[in-house]
Amino acid sequence: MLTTHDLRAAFARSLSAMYGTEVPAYTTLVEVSTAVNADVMAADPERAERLGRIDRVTAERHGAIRVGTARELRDVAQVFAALGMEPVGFYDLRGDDKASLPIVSTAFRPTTREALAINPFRVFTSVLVTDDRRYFDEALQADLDAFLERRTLFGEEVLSLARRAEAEGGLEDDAAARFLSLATACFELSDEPVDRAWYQRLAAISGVAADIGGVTTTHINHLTPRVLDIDDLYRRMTERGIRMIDEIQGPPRWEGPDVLLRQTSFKALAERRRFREADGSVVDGELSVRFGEVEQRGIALTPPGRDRYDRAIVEIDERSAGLTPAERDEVKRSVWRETWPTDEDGLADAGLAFFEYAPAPGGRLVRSPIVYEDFLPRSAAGIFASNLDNAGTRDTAREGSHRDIEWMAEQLGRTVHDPMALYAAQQQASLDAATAALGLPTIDGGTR
Ligand code: OOG
Ligand code: NI
Repeated sequence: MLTTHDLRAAFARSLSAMYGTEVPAYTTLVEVSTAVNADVMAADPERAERLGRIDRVTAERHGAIRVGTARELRDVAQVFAALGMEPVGFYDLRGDDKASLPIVSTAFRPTTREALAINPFRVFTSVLVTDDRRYFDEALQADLDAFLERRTLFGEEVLSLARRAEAEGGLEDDAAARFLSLATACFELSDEPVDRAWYQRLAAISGVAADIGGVTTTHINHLTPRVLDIDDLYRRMTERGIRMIDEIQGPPRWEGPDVLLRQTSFKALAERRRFREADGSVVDGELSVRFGEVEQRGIALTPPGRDRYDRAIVEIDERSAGLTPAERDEVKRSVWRETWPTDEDGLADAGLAFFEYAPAPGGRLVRSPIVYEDFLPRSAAGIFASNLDNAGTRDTAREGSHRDIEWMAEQLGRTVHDPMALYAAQQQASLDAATAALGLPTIDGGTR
């Protein structure tokens, strides 16, 4: 019997193997990440493992997928439920000023400390908002909805195995193998010809809309390894001749603790795809939609910490308008020095970040940081935007359609967790256990 947690770890490996054959540059990224992590580990093991054991970090990946309808979203949630992954957070990337992104998103991931320790695989999952008039007029929405209605991304066999795995907490060996192979195949790039006129009609509005609704299947868009020194990774990839985007998204490199998430990517690669022309003929062509991404994770911030982060990002934008990426990086660093305490004690004392507590000899509590397990909307929009050939179009004068976390939960028929509540509960549970072990009165972690 494989538990849902075993299935998740196996699925992450299976997807990684499949994606490596599809996108060889991904294999390079994994090799370079592994080398960077080994070097950080050799230089300073304690620092290297401050935010997670090296075996977890080395196996750690996040993926990104994009679907078209609420039904597809519900089906994919069922597949992820079999892997012990639940929806966490709501991201609304519409209204971004750099790219046309007619989507809302959630992240599927394990939610308990134990499950995260086994394998923290997470998938950023976006769904089209076809009734948003800023992007799609009535005629295009009707065609798009009809196109999406005709396709089936997840077949009955994979869904019924997924339901069984969720209900029974896992699958016996044969069923597990079958489920893993079917589930992996759902995310393979299809060689089904792409209807060129239809694809281009959507691409004029949004490259993401075309990637989702212009084809009859879905695919894994990227698979992101976690690295312990993203600046070193960026340098090494550049030395290997791989062109990275201009900037590392999120916080700068600096001397204080890393918070939240730093990410960077390399440009989408041209992949061979077949196209069906208006006259019915099928020809070879190329599409560039899939890219490589890497990330370095930091400490999870509390709501006041997150407010401070969001304000710092606005400040950086204001101060760095018109500057080069290198100059912008300097601005980021100065803002960071003005904004954050320079060590973990400072973050904890100011209630800015989440920590776990364990009892130590002498009746003391030892503190260790809780890793940020989620995504950043602003960085996500930057990652999307830097990998689209053209920004697309939208009519900002029109009214957008309403979407929020409740909408997402209702479509899924599942609870969509609030990430802050998960971190706060993890912190409080550790405080309760540690104080009980030491015979101390309980402490309120004050997680607001
Ligand atoms: C998702 C982009 C967001 C991240 O790491 O922030 C993302 C996508 O391209 O579908 O993966
Ligand atoms: Ni990503």
